[in-house]
Amino acid sequence: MKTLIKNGTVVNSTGTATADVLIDGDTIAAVLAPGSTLLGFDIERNVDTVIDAAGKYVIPGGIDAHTHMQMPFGGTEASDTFETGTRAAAWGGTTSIVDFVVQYAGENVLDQYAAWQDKARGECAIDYGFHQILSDVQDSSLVAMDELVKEGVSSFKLFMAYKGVFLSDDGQIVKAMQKASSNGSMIMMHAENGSVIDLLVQQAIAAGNTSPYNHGLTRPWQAEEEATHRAIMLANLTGAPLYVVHVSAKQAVEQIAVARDRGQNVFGETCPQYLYLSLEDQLGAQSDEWGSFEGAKWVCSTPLRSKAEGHQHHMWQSLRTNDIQMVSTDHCPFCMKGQKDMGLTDFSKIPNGIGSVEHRMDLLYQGVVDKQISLERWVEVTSTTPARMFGMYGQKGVIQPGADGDVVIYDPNGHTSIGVGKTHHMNMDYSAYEGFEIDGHVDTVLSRGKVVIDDNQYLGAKGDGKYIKRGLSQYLI
Ligand code: DUC
Ligand code: ZN
Ligand code: ZN
Ligand code: ZN
Repeated sequence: MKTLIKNGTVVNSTGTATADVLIDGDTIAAVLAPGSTLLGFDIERNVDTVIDAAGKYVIPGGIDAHTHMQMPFGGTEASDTFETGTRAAAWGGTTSIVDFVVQYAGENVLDQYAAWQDKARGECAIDYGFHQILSDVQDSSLVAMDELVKEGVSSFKLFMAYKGVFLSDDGQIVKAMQKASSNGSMIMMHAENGSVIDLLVQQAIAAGNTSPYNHGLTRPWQAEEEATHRAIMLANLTGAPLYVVHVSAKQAVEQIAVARDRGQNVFGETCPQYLYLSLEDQLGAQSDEWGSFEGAKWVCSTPLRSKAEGHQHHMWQSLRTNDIQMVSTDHCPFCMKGQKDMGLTDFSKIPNGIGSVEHRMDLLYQGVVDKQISLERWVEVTSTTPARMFGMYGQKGVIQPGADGDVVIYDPNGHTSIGVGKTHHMNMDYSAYEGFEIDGHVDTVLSRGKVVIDDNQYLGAKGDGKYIKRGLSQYLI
């Protein structure tokens, strides 16, 4: 199967040019000046499909490096399966995800890895890789880290919060970091001071402050800044590279920036919710159906931050200046009915998470329209950097010969209205971005050369997606 995407504006992180893209089978075969011939050979007459992308952007497929499909968490399970979540991702122009294998306390890491491979195999619409969550840094977990790197799992997430579920103490963190430092893998950190948060939550509940808004108040920026700083120091001590996930506080960004300035391998990820949503939005949320419990829709950790304090503004700025390197969703969807409503009388029982795997490319493109980031930076933070950060670059994250045929044709003259049911395919009974209007539209999506989204139709199938055996981060020497 050969496909020619002609006359489009090809956007890579390094630049933009009008070009034709020839895809042969799974891979990009050539990027050519429009109308080129190959040794006198008329390409257009020798391919199976021609797609005219005039007036549209041709970009490398989005890579969402932080998702939690069907993750058991918060007394329930994230509502998207690998099937529904990856299909929704495809609809939104994301052609690869990196999800998380979870080890809870007492579990064996390699058993969990096998279990997660079983969950995803044959289910995914797009390609998928795995990070490994470590909640129990025992000797066998350290041995498993070496095994997993060979399997293409080259990044390990640790938590400084969620005591009794995920939390590792500083000694355990140092042990895992020492291993990462020796085997070249990346440490990912959920950086919030869990014991401070647990105390504030208890005090809030005891004082009768039970509404969803209190979730944010009990996870203050100081808890994020402190943990980010501590994680950076422990990484400095051990020589481990550190990737701080879901950064939402401007003070945490500053910690990352300072570490980077002194030459430490520290990287930061933010998410669309911290670029677009705020604690004030959550406080003001009201609906006929839920009253002020409406705010539960936006309960996630790290929490939404105060717009008045300038976090949102700072997060866009940090994306521009590269104090923050990339954007993932932390897609962890729950329905209001039957899941979020477990916390109707106690915010601490609301499962933490927002789903947006389908909207990341659009939401970040709106940042281009709003002149927050450039067109090339859009591609960089949503595709190229995730590929490099997690050892997939060359195969993913770029439109060039030899790369996988993961291509999105994006229409800057199109329009996307985000709302329940209307436009979303995630298994959620609400949208965190309901009412958002995007001045652009995902037109066509190719996953390894196969058209999976075309003209508002899904043409893919479950099982199209293959496991991505990742290498070590390409940001490290
Ligand atoms: N934060 C969330 O919002 N959900 C899953 C876990 C996490 O760290
Ligand atoms: Zn986290
Ligand atoms: Zn997460
Ligand atoms: Zn509009």
